[in-house]
Amino acid sequence: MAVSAAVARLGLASLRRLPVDARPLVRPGTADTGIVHLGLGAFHRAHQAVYTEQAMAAAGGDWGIVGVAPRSRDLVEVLAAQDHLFSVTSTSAQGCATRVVGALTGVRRAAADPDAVVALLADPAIRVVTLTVTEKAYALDPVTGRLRPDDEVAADLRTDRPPRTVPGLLLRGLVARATAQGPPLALVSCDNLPANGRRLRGMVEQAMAYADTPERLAGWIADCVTFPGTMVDRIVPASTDQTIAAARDALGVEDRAAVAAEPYRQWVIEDVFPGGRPAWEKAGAVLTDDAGPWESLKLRALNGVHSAAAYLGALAGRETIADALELPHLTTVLRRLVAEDVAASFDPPDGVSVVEYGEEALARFANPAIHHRTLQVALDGSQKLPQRVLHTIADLRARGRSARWAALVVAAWMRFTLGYADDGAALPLADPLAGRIRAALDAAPRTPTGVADALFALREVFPAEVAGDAEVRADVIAWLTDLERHGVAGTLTGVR
Ligand code: CS2
Repeated sequence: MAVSAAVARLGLASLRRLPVDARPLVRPGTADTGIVHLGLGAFHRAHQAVYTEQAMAAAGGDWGIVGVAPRSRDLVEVLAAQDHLFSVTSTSAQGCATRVVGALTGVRRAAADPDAVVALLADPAIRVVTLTVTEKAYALDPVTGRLRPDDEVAADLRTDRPPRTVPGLLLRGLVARATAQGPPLALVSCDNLPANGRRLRGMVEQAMAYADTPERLAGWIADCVTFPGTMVDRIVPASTDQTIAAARDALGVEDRAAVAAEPYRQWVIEDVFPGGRPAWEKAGAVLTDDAGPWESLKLRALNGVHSAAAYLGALAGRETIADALELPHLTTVLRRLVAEDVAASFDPPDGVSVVEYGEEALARFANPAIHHRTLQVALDGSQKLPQRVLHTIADLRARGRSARWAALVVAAWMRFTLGYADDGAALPLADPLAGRIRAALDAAPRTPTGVADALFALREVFPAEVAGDAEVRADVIAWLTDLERHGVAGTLTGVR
């Protein structure tokens, strides 16, 4: 503490103290705001904010970002105290590089001031709204993709109270914009959902129907709002005290909103922006008319494999994903998951080899400088499993193939929901369906078949064609039996 008290705080006044190559690419305050971003977490700061700043540096434009944090008071206060500046440290075994990003022009906390967020969404200067709010905030059924309003979403959509949820904020903002006949807008989901643009459009349409939005306004929204699909990629673990200490060492000033990330990043975006957009292609983004094959590639060959490493790693007592990959035989199994299951399940983008993409993902996971906790990736499994693993299974089965390795990932998630590691240590189940999952397990015999039957019956997680597939069930039960009897280490060793 004594050291940090003596160190100046990151902000406009301390910019000139920064090493030259750590300074923002755009002078803060020179661009006006054109983007509202919902979900101000580490991922946004290390991804869209970085691309947007680089695009403005290369091609100009008023594309400053107002970042909206749903709840986190601390983050909003920290960023406000730092004149909206924060740093990103790219880190790998080869070394690290830290740079301050100047893309944010403001911050808001939705919980404290929802009306200000609604007003921003209606503001004619705003032409793009991006979202990283995590899968569960969309309030969609993970299997069908249809809106499932819980009590909070229902109250937002059917009463006049200040909105508290993402569907509520969006709908209220879009209705305000439509009422004012404002300029058109692109709403861009940057979450790891399948067909995220279509899902977001569906969410808005179903929210309008649920809220009984007047036809004239609903018509304006249908005509003037686009929903580009995207594939976003960068491994960005939650920040820790070490992240902040590393930023302090590199910058010579204290940045309490620092993030650390792998050097790699990718963004594929469908190019439908009726009000214009930053020149993201100048920052390396790929603009396309169909992000679908890229999304499937990333969700199945990267996120699905990530989840596999997370559940198996957590069960084996491994703290980080990189530690998990050192479990004997795990990478062999993950390679087989990609080569035998994922690659056979869908048609990748032209010219892309799924196996090579999967190899690259494994190398990224092994980055020893990224301390990505297995428990962080394991969060919210019920929301992630469908697009990461179950779509792979459904497509393989429709092609008449088995899905043995994908079944192992399902079994690992089921085993994880039991709440204890192989050595008996408790494992937390942080999941919006935790209550339903626990109730299902409590009512079932604690045998592999009992556990599998109880969880396969969760219709919000398992599509009927997967839950009702005898071969898939048998594979999952066989893996669960192995995991229960021999633990992860024994199961992996016994793989043939
Ligand atoms: C991870 C992702 O936490 C998770 O579920 O699989 O956040 C992953 O790190 C990113 O999608 C990488 O782009």
